[in-house]
Amino acid sequence: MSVSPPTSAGEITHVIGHKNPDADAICSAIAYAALKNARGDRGYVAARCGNSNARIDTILARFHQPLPIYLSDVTPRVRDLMVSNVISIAQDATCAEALDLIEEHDIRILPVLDAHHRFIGSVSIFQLGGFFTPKVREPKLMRQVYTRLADIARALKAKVLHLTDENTPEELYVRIGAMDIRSFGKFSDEEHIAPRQSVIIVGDRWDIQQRSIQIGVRLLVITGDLPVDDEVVELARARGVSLIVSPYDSATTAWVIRTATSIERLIDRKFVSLDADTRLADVRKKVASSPAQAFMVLADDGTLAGILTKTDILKSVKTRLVLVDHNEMTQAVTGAAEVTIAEIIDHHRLGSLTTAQPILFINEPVGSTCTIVADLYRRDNLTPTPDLAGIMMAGIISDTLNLNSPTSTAKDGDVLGWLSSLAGVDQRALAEMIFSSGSVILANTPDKIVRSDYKVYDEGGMRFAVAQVEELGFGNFWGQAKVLSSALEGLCTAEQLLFAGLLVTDINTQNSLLLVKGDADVIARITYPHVEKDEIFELAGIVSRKKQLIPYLTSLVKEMQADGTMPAAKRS
Ligand SMILES: [Mn+2]
Repeated sequence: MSVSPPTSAGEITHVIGHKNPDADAICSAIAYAALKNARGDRGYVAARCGNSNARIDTILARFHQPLPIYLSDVTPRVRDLMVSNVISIAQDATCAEALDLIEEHDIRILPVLDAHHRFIGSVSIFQLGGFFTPKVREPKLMRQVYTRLADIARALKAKVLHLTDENTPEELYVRIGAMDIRSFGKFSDEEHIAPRQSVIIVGDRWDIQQRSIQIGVRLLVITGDLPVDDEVVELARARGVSLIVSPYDSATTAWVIRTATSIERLIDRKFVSLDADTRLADVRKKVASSPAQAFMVLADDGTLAGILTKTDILKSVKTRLVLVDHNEMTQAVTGAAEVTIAEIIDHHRLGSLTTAQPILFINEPVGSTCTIVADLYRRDNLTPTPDLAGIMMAGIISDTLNLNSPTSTAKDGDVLGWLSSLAGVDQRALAEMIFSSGSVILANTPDKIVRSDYKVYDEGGMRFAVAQVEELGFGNFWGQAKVLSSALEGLCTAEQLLFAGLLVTDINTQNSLLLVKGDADVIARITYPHVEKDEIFELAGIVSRKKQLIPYLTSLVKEMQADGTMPAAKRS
């Protein structure tokens, strides 16, 4: 039976029931996630997309299960695709360090952070390439570096003989002292470069060394690890000229000094930032029209939460769901249509679901999803723990009104018996506990009651909803009928429904009342006996929304669509 594709390590698949969960939705999610784990499939976690209620709380407490985790929305967002362990660089780093990181991590763009880790801009391989490309028309620029002497010494792995004020960034011009002593010194006049801005690179040319110190250059670099006369060192100290020894030859030294340029002046401070919570669907438009290759995902405090490249956006999100107890997208967790549906285990009518990949889809016309899940345990020769057996019993009893609903089948009874022996729990006693676990009508506000176990159906573009509550007698309902009626009316408007109904089922007598608000033409077609005005109907022997009421309401809507009495205005 294990047809589902394996998930890679660390990935989570949520097993989740429908919105406004009932006991079966919660219990089947818990039991199916446990079955997956018992089979050795890792990472299956039970979830829910709605609030619990008194009945669910009673069941979970009885069988020691935590409430499944709450997922309000699985819509793919920037955070699902962004890279969050971003390689970044400090604002005061050198080009050499930036190039090192770019090469080591094979990346194109490096975010730059300030001392407080806030994002300020980025440097890219393109910008660095531009900086190091020789510009023969402006030789002066080719010799310019903006850096600290400490950075030069570090980049060269130089031997430091004397350094002054080495931590202040400054603009310097590099020159190799390869000319005759007679021409040396003229360069600063010709290019208007003051000696205090000059870096002279020279080998064992004692005369040039002396002269450089005399005119007061900023930094003298002796190449090739050559020894330096004590006299030169003393003179440099006396004149405040910094003096270091590079292990490289002159040409290499000049290059390395240039890479010691601070990235500060290369930082591109124009960037497109994104919020991690933004829906990917909304970001795609923004990204497609932007020339930027990468987008910075910033936290509220300005720190970098992640980076999203144009390539990342083409990937698909890793969110995977197993839907239990429903298959219609109108009833699924928000965003479900945009993520991977890995499997569906259900016992309801088929909606209009399409998937990109073939999936495991089990749909069996039995009374409860828990019946299907328990049967899967049995087929795999796996024994659920007593608590899990109890959880599945509760789902079956709740959905089939303890096997009294017309939706219940021989298989439900058979499976329930098997589970009862495993759990060591008496079916009748459990049913009593479940059905007396608090009246939904007494425990909630009218708005909550009409939304507590409510499902939206889409019939040829017509949306309608039916909520169901199970009560011991109709007394609580009659006490609230008026306010429930206006709550239903509010629901119709808020959710733009053709009509909305509340099915109140008396578990004792196995009869229901239906309160309906919405389109008058639809309500006029309902053939069940009226109890009050045109909005409360008596549905003797009707206890199943799914098997009895929905097919009836669906046929009413279809009838009106066929005979043209459905006004065009309602076809929103
Ligand atoms: Mn169910």
